[in-house]
Amino acid sequence: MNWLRSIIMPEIQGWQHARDVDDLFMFILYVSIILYAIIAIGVGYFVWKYRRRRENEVTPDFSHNTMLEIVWTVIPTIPILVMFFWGFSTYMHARVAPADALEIKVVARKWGWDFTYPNGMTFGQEMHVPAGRPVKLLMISQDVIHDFYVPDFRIKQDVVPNRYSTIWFEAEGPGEHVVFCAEYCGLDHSNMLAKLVVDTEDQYQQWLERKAEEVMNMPLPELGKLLYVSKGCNSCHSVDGSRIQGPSFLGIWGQTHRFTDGTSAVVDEDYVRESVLQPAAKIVTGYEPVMPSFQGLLREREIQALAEYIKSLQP
Ligand code: HEC
Ligand SMILES: [Cu+2]
Repeated sequence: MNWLRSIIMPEIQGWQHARDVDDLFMFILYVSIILYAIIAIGVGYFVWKYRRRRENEVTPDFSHNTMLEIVWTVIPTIPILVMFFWGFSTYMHARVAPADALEIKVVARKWGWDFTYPNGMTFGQEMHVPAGRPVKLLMISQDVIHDFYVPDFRIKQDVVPNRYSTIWFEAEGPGEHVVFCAEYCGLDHSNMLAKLVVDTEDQYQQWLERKAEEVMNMPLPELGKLLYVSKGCNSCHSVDGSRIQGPSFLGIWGQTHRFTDGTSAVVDEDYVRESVLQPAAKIVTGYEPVMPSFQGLLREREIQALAEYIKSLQP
């Protein structure tokens, strides 16, 4: 009956778990079809057999049949118990990652995914993993509820704010897969996609090195743009002039800003550096002192990059 499977489910390119999920799905489908057929045929047969043939016809008065009742209770219970134990063990398998899994941190936000690798680096909307190695995702949302969904792997897990959730998989071979957000999370929900690239172990290591090198050699404004997103400045600072929690970065370079203590300063490299390392030192008038310090979280080159990026934002 593989033709039925090929109609209703996309081809699996994932891993054993995906096949288990499909097998269970097909088992439930077949059991449902068989039960439906027995009931539908039975109904049809009895409607025909006990149709009214004569005026004033009276049917025999049965109250029950113990044997029949035991049979129709016990027999359907068996496949249902199979469904439960099979489903439970498949579910547990997907929940509990092996202890030696490669851990990738995932941050979901409106509307994208950030993937942080064991070397501490984050490189944007493409996730790379090695084939043949369990990969565990430690996920959290920066804003609303999202849902990490890879149809090819048959895995799906809510990603919520204030609490970590995890999911794991082990891709069998190299290939490309799509990550969707499966929780309606606002305007650009349908564009909240990422590419999941499965490499061989060697390709994966090379990709990590090449990306790390790219970041090291990236022009400063570009690196700044990357950090603006990956370090979360974008959740409080816009680049289009609109006010979020903090002032927009658009066109502030070279301006004189006033602070709550009555002093003022020109927005330049020193000011940006101080804002990032000691945000409480100067509070822009009209704003709350809510910015966290990035002391120890940004390298000198990265601070320069952020300053260059802000400098590049002219209306
Ligand atoms: C939790 C919100 C929040 C985050 C995250 C945040 N900031 Fe801020 N930032 C603020 C607020 C609010 C102000 C205004 C009050 C103040 O001066 O502290 C501000 C002020 C600034 C200023 C001065 C702006 C001006 O108009 O004078 C700079 C520069 C700045 N932030 C840079 C950054 C950078 C770079 C990052 C990311 C590495 C970042 N901020 C992350 C909230 C945030
Ligand atoms: Cu989402």
